[in-house]
Amino acid sequence: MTDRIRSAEVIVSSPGRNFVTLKILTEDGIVGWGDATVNGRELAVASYLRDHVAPLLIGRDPARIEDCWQLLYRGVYWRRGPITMAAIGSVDLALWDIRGKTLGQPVYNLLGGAVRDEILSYTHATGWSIEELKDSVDEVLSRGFRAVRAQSGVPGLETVYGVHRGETSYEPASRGASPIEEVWDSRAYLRHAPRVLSAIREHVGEEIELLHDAHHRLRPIEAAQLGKDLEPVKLFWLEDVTTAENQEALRLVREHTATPLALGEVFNTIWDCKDLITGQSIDFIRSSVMHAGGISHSRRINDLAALWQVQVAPHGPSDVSPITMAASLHLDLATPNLGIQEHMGYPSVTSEVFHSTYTLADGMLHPGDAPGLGVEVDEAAAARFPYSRAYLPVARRRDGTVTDW
Ligand code: KDG
Ligand code: MG
Repeated sequence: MTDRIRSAEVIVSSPGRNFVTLKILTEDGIVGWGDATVNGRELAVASYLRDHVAPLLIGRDPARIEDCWQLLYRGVYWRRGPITMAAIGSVDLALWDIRGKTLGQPVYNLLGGAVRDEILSYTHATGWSIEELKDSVDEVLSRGFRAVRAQSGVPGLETVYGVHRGETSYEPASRGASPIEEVWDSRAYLRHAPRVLSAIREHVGEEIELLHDAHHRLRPIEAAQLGKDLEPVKLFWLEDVTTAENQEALRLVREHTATPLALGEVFNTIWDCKDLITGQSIDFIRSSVMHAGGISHSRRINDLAALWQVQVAPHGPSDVSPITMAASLHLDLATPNLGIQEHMGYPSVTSEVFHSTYTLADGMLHPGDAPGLGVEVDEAAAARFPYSRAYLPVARRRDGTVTDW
């Protein structure tokens, strides 16, 4: 007999940072887990799920994953946007989890099976000074990673997003009633970043892959200058070098530099990246599997990218939960045009709530062979970590104008 969805519940918890988790339970007693975390906007997506999505799911066949996606996307008239698409993505992840558990298969086997044995990953190194950054890079390499994102401070600035003084990792959002405000100076950054990355290249030699994230801060011509200045460093990629609302901007950058470009961690549908991919303005597409509507929609992005020799490199920060990380790994394993997977890592307390079976050894990831996605959630533990408000920072130029960061 056809199984049916009995309930859909939303759990907001904060084991180390805030996460929004969706639990779908079927009449046959199968539980599927989804992640709907949107950093700094957790309660908005929780409400969208509880008030508008969960009631639509009850009584549906959980095996009809694509139909459910179409219903939640096309059926509501309002299109796209981070809150809507994260909510749809979480339902999609939970339904793939249920499908795998019903069939006794890891999700990657339902996506055509593995096309590789393991998944190349990178993680973050940060240091305020070049010397501190070298130490942080060494620490990452000592864990076996062969690809590392390197971020440093900027002389004359007090703080820089993504870099904490004296720490080797950072948490993107900070707790509090309102966002922290930082001062940003693109000219100072443009003078300093090539010095930093050249020093790191010299330090690690030519075989280690170096990545750098500009967090959308630069104007197109500044982005082009940076790409050009960094050419001798031979980066694996330069990420989010300018904002992507105006996608013509990326063509300008592209015309001036052969440094590979990665973009798209804030994208949530194929429509956000279609022109960048078909125009070959980027080399890596970075949307997170959950923020881009789940496995069902992300695999369409991946296939479009394959036609244009763009590689897939999913966003994997600490602000998507281990459920999204696992879903990403299942899709990565079955995606021929995968470039690399980001694995920022989690505070150790996160594993008290999310019990994952995916593995990371010597910088290589594997989703594991447990049926479904391979992540279970301890609800009693989640209740011990209540939500507490947290925001990404805001950046202002020296004259006080709010700017991109
Ligand atoms: O929520 C924002 C973070 O996920 C983002 O700033 C991290 O840029 C990031 C990255 O590349 O992981
Ligand atoms: Mg980024």
